[in-house]
Amino acid sequence: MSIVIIRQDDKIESWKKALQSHDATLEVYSYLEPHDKEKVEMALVWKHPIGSLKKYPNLVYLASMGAGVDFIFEDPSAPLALPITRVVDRQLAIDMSEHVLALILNYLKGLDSYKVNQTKKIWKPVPYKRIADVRVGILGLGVLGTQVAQDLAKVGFQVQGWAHSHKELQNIKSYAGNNELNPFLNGSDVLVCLLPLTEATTGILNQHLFAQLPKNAYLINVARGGHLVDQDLQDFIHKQHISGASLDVYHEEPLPKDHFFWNLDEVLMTPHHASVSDTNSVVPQIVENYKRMQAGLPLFHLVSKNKGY
Ligand code: OXD
Repeated sequence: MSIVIIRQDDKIESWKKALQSHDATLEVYSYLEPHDKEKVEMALVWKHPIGSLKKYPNLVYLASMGAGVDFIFEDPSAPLALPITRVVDRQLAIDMSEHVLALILNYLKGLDSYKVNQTKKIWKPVPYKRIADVRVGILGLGVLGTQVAQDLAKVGFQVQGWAHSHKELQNIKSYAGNNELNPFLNGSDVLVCLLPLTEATTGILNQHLFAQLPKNAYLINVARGGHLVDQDLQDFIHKQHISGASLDVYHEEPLPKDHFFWNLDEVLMTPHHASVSDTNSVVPQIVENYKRMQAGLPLFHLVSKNKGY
């Protein structure tokens, strides 16, 4: 019985090492090295090559190495009948929260514009906003969204959240369902997208949604590129309805060099790095689930196939 790690970046070896130092008895392989595919029971995946899971006939369990699982559902040959788990990790949530806080403060205090002015030796104070005056809307109140919402409320922002169903969170105004989406948007000076990417949320950040935001609203997308209609964002920035955006995720990653976002001054881009699974923090839950799978026990952090997250 063994585990295969399938991902296309340079992190396979560090994951393998972390798994084996947590439990030296584990048989773990990179999908790129020689191994007996019939013996593999668990695939640990992050944006695996489409079709690669078909090579493992005896898989019994699929685990995402991140919080998201959309890439698994995008592979038409993925064995979706198997149990699928995702990462739910306090450190991942804290990292996301710190990233969003940094972006919002950067925006409120106009720091980006000072950096640009510095390169041109321009001395030009710009008006700034205060935390207490800013209403932040969190689109998606899952594990990450809840952490972000609670931390922003603690710092003094007026925070509201939108989700499928109402959530009882201290100091956070809750909105739910399609009927309450517009009132939620109307009161969001800064909108943070932390939704899972599903059929229902693909393209949700579009012109209709932007039109409901207050004039000069600011957008932060740290969820998935598929949530955003890129052209609609550019249009709303050009007509000065949206004052700017911070984006960490894109339809295609790395973002192609000819994409217009690269040249849009109002957009601050980060390379899908807001919050990254830390092997030390995440490996224990992965090993625990592997052992539970072997013992026939229910797994933690199971994904709902109906909901797609
Ligand atoms: C994740 C991510 O889903 O990094 O964990 O996007």
